[in-house]
Amino acid sequence: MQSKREEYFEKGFVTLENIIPAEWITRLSICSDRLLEESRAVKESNDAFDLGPKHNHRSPHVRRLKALVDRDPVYWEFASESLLGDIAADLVGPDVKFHSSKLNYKWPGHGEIVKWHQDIPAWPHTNYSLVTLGVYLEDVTEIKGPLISIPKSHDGPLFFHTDNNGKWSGTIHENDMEAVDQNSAEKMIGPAGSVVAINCRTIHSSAENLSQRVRPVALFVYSSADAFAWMPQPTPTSKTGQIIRGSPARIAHLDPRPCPVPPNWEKEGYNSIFSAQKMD
Ligand SMILES: O=C(O)CCC(=O)C(=O)O
Repeated sequence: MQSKREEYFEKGFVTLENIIPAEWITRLSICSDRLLEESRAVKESNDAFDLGPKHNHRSPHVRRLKALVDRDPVYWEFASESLLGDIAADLVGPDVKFHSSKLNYKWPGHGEIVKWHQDIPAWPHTNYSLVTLGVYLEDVTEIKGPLISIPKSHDGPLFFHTDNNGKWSGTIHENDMEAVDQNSAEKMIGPAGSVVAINCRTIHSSAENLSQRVRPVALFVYSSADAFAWMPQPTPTSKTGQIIRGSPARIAHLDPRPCPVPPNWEKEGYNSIFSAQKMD
């Protein structure tokens, strides 16, 4: 595990293949299958579901299950008590604070892609310890919409995620991406039970799912306990801010590197990266 830790800090991301026990993957998948069933009765995106344009009761097209830990206690048990929390502690700990969670789907034939972005400009904190742990609930191959990350981009600048009119776009402008070495990008593939860890500054995206099977990825975000949000958060949950390992911080850690200011999500509302990036 030490070599994987070093890889994370060196590159800004790491894949931990087949690390979550199959029993957990089964429990998580049972919950998400139940939620997909429930989505059949839902007509518009709401606090629980981000729905794609073709969603209907016969053929659910859920792009995202929001605030996962509030949908079923099993998700919170997983986020707070399982090996996942230990992985977070290895990367941001020993004192670990829970931030948020969601589950992203990519459906065959629907063409969802996630464009190049960094996570922290949407939810800035006093430091950059935040890590997203993505848990692959099914095998993710090269053609199944894997996460793709750019090595060492966490050591580079943070970019505005706005369009030509200054409106939030959830993506790095293509002019800014010209300066980024996109050829070095790595696909993060792995069997069900793999975890991808991506630092909040790392530039990442994900490709279209060209396979015949759905690609569900459950994403959990953690920070060191001494990181504090300085703007309203886009995707708060009832558990946001809870310490899942170690103790609360008595001193905040302030990283001097600058960070763009996002919209005030409390006033403007937030649906998901898919709608921000205009996948509607
Ligand atoms: O689901 C994906 O493939 C990408 C997830 C992601 O990068 C995000 O939600 O910020």
